[in-house]
Amino acid sequence: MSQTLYSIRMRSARDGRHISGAERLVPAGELEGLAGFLVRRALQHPRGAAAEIQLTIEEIPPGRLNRGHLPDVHTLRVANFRQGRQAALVLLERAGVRMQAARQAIERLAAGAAPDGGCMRGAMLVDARDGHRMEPDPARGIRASHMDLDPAAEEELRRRLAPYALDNEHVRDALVLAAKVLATPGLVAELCWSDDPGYVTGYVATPRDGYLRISHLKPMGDELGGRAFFVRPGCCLDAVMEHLEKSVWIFDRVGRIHPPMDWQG
Ligand code: PML
Repeated sequence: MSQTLYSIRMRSARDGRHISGAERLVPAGELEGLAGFLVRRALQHPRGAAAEIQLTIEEIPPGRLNRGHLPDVHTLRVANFRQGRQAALVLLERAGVRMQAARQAIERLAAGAAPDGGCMRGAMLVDARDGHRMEPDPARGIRASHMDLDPAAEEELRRRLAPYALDNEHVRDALVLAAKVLATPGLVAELCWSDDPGYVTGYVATPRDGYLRISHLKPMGDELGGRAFFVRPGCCLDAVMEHLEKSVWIFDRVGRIHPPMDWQG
């Protein structure tokens, strides 16, 4: 991909409450069609149609572009969300997050991590050792952005996900976001589950094990969800935030997609 790329980002809200967000990196010729698609997506969100929709379009100088690969995907089947959260604890601890820090992050996401008890607009930034939150604004959080798939990699990803019925926007978008998180120096793991009340699967992503989907991380109907990025203690917070929010990444290689397996504890 040698032509100039543009970052296009959509955020939607109602009554000041975040509803949805999406973004892509595309050449100029695709901006118009994509803008329409993102607006439709904001208007048709399961949490209700947006009342405010913000579109931001920004040219990306070629020198800002980084290239990387997607993590391998594993799917762990659990019996219910309680077992799923237990599995998340084990996986986070294996990645170097202290048990207490992992437990606190799960409890915060489950209770609504924003100060008003709702969902944050971005992610919590959590110290992997003592669990304290480091994002400057606990309602906004940190937004991993400016990342996308190369068109050939997107095609390949869709082809590899399809046999497992995983070729949907939740999985593709989350995988690209997790890839950027895993490319961020100083981050040891990510935990996420959706705020979409009908989507109960979440994941833990770690540099060693990749993208570990957990079939249930919340009860069906629950509108609370979000993300926690776990940071290695003592690393430079400004550099972590700058990398997550501003560095530009195109992922041009796809990892392995493993068949689902039961969580063994
Ligand atoms: C989201 O859509 O808000 C997050 C989805 C996380 C899980 C995606 C998956 O099924 O792998």
